[in-house]
Amino acid sequence: MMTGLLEGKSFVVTGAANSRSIAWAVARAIGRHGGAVVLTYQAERLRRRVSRLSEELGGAPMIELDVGSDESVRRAIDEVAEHMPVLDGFVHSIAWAPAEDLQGDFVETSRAGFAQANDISSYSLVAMAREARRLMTRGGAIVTMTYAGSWRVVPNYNVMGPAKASLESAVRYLAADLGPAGIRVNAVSAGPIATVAARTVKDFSGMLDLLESHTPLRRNVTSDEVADATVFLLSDLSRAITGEVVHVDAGAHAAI
Ligand code: 0WE
Repeated sequence: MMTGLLEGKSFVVTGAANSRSIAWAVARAIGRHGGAVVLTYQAERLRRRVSRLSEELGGAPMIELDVGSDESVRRAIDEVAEHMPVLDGFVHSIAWAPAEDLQGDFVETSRAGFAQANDISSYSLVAMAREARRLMTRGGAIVTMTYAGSWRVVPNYNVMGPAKASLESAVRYLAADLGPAGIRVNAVSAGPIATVAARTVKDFSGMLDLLESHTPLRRNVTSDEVADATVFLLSDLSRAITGEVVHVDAGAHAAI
């Protein structure tokens, strides 16, 4: 363990689909800082993969959670309560849009693709916050992952842009609702990382090359760096920060 920053605290981490997922790095970082973790997996076929991370964390409980279903979210939080009667927060690291809507012209985006992207990538934060708050009886922190494609046009990010804009706005509205209960809500806006989901994107490596030569820090960012910022936002070090979007992007947002 590095510090006891999260000692005695308990968190749910969503979105750890494989070892390159940002959520995987976040779960490990929470463990390093003394926090307890429950991992969620989307469906039975992903259970085995997530169990490797669970073992790494010394047997973190695993719970099935399909954020596309209110019923699944409610059941999952009921299950979390069996392991963690008091919850100090959760990490939302989930996004999805149909592959065909992540290429070509944004103007061609289908109604169904737009709705799905918003449902899975944005509304899911609201659904989770509503259920999780009943366990967050001593306050706590919620952190979600976003991307600068929400406020600037990134070729091919397309339908995910409005979905992330919606997510960031939801962060502010949730912060206002849950603040009186001592619950903070923030987002980390990560620079591009070659996760399994991202690597399927056309010319992703060209984008990484451009950032490497143009960001203020002249490099890209790692999942571990995103995870460290997430630990900060989950910890009491950030106790006066809520409704915020923190860019962990080697300065790209300011200079490119
Ligand atoms: O938010 C994301 C990606 C989220 C994502 C990725 C996929 C790929 C596979 C959502 N849905 C899908 N659906 C699939 O079928 N990022 C921030 C990573 C990302 O994705 C991009 C990027 C970056 C950066 C897509 C186009 C351009 C840049």
